[in-house]
Amino acid sequence: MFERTFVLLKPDALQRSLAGEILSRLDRRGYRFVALKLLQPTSEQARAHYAEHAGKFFFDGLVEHLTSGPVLAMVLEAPNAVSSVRQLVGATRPAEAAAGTIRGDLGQSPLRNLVHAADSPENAALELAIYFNQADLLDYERGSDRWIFEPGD
Ligand code: 3AN
Repeated sequence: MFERTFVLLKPDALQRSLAGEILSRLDRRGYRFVALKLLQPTSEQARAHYAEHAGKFFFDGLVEHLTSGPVLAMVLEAPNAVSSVRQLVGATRPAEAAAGTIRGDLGQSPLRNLVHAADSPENAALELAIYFNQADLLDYERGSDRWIFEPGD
C-alpha cells in the first residue's frame, strides 16, 4: 500500500541552492511525486503548519524563517513514506543527525535544518491541505510501481 507524506524544503534549502541536491536524494529513493509547488508561505500558513509548536521559544523564529523566502512544498507517495522520508531527512539537530542523512550532511542548525517532513499520515494530510488544493494532487501509476510489490520480503 502506498502511503502519502508531506515534505517542504525550507527557505535555507533554496537560499543555499540545495533544492536540486535534496530533490535528487528523494527522487533516487523512488518516491512518487504527486504534487510540487514553489511558493513563499504567508504568516498564516506558517503558523498553521507549526501550530503544535506555538508558545515554544523557537516558534516566532520558525515562522520568521519559513516566511522569509521561497520554499518547495511537495507530496510524495511510497510504502512507509512517512517514516522512510524522516529517516532520509535525519534528526532535528544537524549536529546530531547521522551522516548520510540530508540534515547530517547538509544542515546548519536546528532552525535551519533544510527540510520539513510530516511525522504521521494524519499530520501529512493536515499539512498538505495548508499548501495544496485537492486538484493539485495527481493520481497516476508509474510502470515501475508494480515492481515494488513483487514477492520477496
Ligand atoms: P522535526 O522537523 O525534526 O520533526 P520538530 O517538529 O521538533 O522537528 O520541530 C519543527 C521545527 O522547529 C524544526 N524542523 C526546526 O526548524 C525548528 N526547531 C525545533 N527545535 C528547535 C530549536 N531547539 N531551535 C530552533 N529551532 C528549532
